[in-house]
Amino acid sequence: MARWSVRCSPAMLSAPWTDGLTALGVRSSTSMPEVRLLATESSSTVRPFNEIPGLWKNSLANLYNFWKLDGFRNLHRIMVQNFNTFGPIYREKVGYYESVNIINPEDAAILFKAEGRYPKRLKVEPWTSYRDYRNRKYGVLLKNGDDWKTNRVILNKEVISPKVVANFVPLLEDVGLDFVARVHKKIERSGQNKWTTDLSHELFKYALESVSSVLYGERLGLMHDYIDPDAQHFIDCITVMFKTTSPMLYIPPSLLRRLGAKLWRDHVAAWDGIFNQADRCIHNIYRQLRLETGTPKKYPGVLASLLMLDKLSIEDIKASITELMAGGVDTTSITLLWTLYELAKHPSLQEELRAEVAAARAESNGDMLEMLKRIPLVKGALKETLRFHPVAVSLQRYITEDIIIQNYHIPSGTLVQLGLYAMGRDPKVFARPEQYQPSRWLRTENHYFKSLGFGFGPRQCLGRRIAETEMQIFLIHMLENFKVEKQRHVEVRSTFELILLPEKPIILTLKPLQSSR
Ligand code: HC9
Repeated sequence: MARWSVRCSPAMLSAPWTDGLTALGVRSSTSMPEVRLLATESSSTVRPFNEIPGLWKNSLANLYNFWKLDGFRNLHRIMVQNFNTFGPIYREKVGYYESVNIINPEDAAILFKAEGRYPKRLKVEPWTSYRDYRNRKYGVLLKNGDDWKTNRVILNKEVISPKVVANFVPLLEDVGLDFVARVHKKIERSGQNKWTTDLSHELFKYALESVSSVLYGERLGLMHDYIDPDAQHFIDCITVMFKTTSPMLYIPPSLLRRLGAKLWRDHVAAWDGIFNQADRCIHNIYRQLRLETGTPKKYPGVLASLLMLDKLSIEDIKASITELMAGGVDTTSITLLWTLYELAKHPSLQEELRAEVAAARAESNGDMLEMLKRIPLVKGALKETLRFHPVAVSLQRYITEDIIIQNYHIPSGTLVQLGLYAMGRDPKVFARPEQYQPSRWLRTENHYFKSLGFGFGPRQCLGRRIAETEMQIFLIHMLENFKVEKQRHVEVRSTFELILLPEKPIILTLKPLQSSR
């Protein structure tokens, strides 16, 4: 076969994938001639763009089919179906949006290698439309080009670099301890020595409390019985915002706006609620900072750090802080819910993880930062959750150079999507994909371009380190305190509401460890 792949050294294979990126980035300029040569060598067999299989000729018929299949909620399953029908690459045009879809990790490597200096993903039109409509700035999630790069580089230092992540740990540990105390109280009050519930509401609060404490260096107080109604409203708005986004991926928001459609009005009201709450939090910190003099004794949070650094405009800072706050609630809480659900299904795995946490605690004298270095299986569990239940159904880039994937020529400028959900469930990529096996992330197996839950490269999720640390700390505390159980025989599938969510409530039972033996 004339197919070529990005060549990589063994060092790149064994390095964590972020390092793999650096290696790839550094190499890209030098390795390009080699790639071109390979492509020309096989040019006689390279097939043209127009021969890529798929339904891309009648976009309106496709939109209709999509709607009939309830595609707005089944996008992930439709993608799996398309890969089954057409193979590892297909073209598609639904409504006004056209793309090439791929599924293999090796092809993902080729895609990301062609993302260019200013990686660009699919534009979430309803989100930019809202900001245009209300005259608000785009944060780093929605920016592109040079403006994106400048903001992103500065934000990286305050949000994702290992040095600052150490500052987040004590803040997040406090929230974790409060969560555990709250669950103990609920168990006590039940009078049954256990608590059976749909944990999602508690997890939303945990996630918002966590991300806020990191951003603002202050607690919102969501681990109490009485919580600020504004905070609850913020949480509800995020859910509505995501839910109203997905249909507007296919129906232009500008049209809905002119029609005065309810969908658009609900979307605007949801973002208004999100921005108002974020503005309140931001102004509060901003005011405090102006009253204070000198350098703070303890870590003041991401927002205050950015304000003191004085490298971005206040409006730019506000826009990105709001995105981090809104992006950090449903994403992490749902991932934790899926993880608890899987642990409930696998009691022996739960014990294994518990043993790892106990050993890590003993070895690190309870120092959380040290503990986090000694829990590879817990980290594997989170990767495994994101493999089987990813937040994002796909990763996309507009490629900035011509590439060849599966022996098809794809011209520069094309929107190429990696089907992340489909890849995670493909038996050719993951052996026995239906089995939840955190240990698959430990083995010296090849993980090359397989762990992509937070995206890849310079455009990967900015909140990644906050999310990972927050989730790891949560699992440590939960495993140390409770046993998780579930009712027998309830399978829960995903539904697409821009992010993938459980289609129905997941009911879990938490029992205190000592008496559950
Ligand atoms: C949804 O076909 C499916 O934390 C579309 C393509 C697409 C584009 C952008 C993706 C989106 C999908 C899923 C949700 C993502 C989004 C980019 C950022 C967002 C991954 C795959 C995260 C959940 C962010 C949201 C932050 C926001 C609330 C400020």
